[in-house]
Amino acid sequence: MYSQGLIGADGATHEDAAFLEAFQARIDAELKIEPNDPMPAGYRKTLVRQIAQHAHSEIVGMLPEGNWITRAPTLRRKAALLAKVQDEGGHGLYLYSAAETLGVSREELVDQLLSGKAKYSSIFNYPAITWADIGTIGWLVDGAAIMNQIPLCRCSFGPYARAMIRVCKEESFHQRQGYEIMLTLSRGSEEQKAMAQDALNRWWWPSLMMFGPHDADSTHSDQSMAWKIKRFTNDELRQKFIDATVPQAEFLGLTMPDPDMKWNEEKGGYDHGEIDWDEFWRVVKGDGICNRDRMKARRKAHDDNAWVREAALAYADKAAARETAVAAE
Ligand code: FAQ
Repeated sequence: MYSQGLIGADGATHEDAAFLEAFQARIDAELKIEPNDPMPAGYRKTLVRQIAQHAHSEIVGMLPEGNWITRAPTLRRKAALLAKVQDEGGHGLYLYSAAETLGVSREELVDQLLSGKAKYSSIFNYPAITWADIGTIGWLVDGAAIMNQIPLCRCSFGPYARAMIRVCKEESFHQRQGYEIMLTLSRGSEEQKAMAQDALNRWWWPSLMMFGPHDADSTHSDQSMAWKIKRFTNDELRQKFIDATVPQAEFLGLTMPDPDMKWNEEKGGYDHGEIDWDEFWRVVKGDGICNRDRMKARRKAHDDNAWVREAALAYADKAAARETAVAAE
């Protein structure tokens, strides 16, 4: 693919004031930055970091739900869940491709994940214990992902923005299938309602953490906003998510696990209790309930499937040799 030619390209720029001003002027004029355009090293680095973390999140994010494919309660539920998990794998692949256009290889990015150097979203370090967790992941986790990703469709970097358009359409289907599971459970037996409430209780706070630290503690937000990589801050998106989700919980007849949650007429949004940031950083640093299992599963998949990569490379070599031989005839 066209990005392959860019891998390893140094993309070095002479970053004097005139260059940086001209770059910012392009951003401010809402022009898209494309892979071959000159860009500040910091812009490239920020994008590689964010897009790679996003790709890793999609791939690791297949694990909590993948665990339920064989245990889905009906054939219809199984088919929808299987398709959803496959979509997540596809999102990871679009995102790795978008990152490759910035001059890094997929191998390098995957190595960073497997060696523990690269982050992935904190949310995927929580276990999916019951079927209601699968509904809640679709409703809340995909719901939060969409809230964060819709603005990324307007990201200044063309390949990331374009990848996000399709991803968001698919995430929107995922959110609905999750909400529909929750609706079924919350209209079901007392046990099913209790299971739905229990899943909401466990996933609510981790879902709020997906948006990242408070703006005051966010390392990258200011620069990413100036470069129009991010269009809203972490707290702004978290607030939008809460305001959209509380009425959905009410419709389900479920209670938000936050005694401090209340409507604030003046700000036109909900006030909420404080997030446990110690828990957030613990999970981000590798000490959540499932961090070790998730990485173990990813490393095993990588090792078990080494033969597929080797076979694809051997086939590509043979095909290239055949082409050269035919050309020489
Ligand atoms: N988990 O300065 P900021 C999905 C790190 S996809 C772990 O605010 P930034 C689909 C952050 O990297 C979910 N680490 O960072 C799906 C940074 O560390 P660094 C993933 C986190 O980048 C659904 C440090 O904290 N979505 O769910 C987290 O400006 C269902 C300081 O933070 C994306 O990746 C966290 N939650 O803002 C799949 C979307 N939050 O790199 C399966 C794209 C922050 O300096 C099933 N990413 N950190 O070492 C973004 O929008 C941004 O990167 C943020 C963070 C908003 C996540």
